[in-house]
Amino acid sequence: MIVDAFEEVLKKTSLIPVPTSHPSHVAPIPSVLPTPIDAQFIGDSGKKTLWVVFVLMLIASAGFTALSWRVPLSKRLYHTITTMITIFAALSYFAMATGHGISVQKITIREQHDHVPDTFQEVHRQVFWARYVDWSLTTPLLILDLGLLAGMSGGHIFMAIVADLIMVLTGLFAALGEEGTPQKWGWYTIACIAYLFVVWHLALNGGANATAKGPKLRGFFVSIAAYTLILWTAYPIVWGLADGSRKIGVDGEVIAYAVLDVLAKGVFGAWLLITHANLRESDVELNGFWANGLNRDGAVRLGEDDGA
Ligand code: RET
Repeated sequence: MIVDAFEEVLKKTSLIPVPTSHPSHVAPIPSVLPTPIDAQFIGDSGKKTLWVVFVLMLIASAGFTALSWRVPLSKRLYHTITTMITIFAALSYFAMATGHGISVQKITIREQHDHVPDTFQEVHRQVFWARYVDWSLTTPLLILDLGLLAGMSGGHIFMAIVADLIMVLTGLFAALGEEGTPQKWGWYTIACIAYLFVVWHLALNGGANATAKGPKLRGFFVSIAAYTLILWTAYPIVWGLADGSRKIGVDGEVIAYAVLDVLAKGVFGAWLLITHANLRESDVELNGFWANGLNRDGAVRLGEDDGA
């Protein structure tokens, strides 16, 4: 009886594959293992950095506003543009510090092996898309600052801004793009080409116009444009190391962009506004539009310039 039952069990279980030890040249088959997830999320130092930059951008905005009160409305164009830049940055840093404007990119990486089936590695990495919203507003304003300073034509400033918007938007598509297809690096290449257009407009056209405004203005434009060029060029490099190839973690990415943002917005703005105060050639009044509007014929003049 017991023997019969035993034989019955043996018959049934003989079809179930029982794990046995593998010959030494064949590795265990990894594809049956659950895919491991490499979660790349922000840590404490990244979160602190976001809050610190939020506060720094607020302080910069207040400082630039205070500087603008020292000059009449007609001379506040750079102040207004530059304050907008740090206000937008403060908003985007507040969003990211509180967990907004972030999505998680899921990437499956196929690892090929010689004798066994391919294995897969899942990576979940945070993408801070709030940055791209920030950049799509602030980089055109930075270009406007530089274009006005150099005395560039409206047409050239407009083209540089359009190229810049293409750069930021295609950069966002790259960050959210799929890997293993031409999508991600294709968008990145398009963004880099758009960036070259921005540099080309500002360097060639901006440089030529600045020269026409005299040696003092040219000297300042060349310095601040070179400073901008170096900082801006660091952004696609950080992108390549962070979202691109994930060689640096999320905290490293947040800190790198934080340093660049403070230099490219805060320090840039302070330098521009302080120098502008002592450089008459940099004045832009847009034929009175900034203080008085387009057509003031017959209108009651209400403005602090008139003491009203
Ligand atoms: C991306 C990725 C795609 C390729 C390129 C990029 C360039 C970004 C730049 C950003 C500048 C931001 C600034 C922000 C605020 O101050 C979008 C990273 C070329 C140049 C100056």
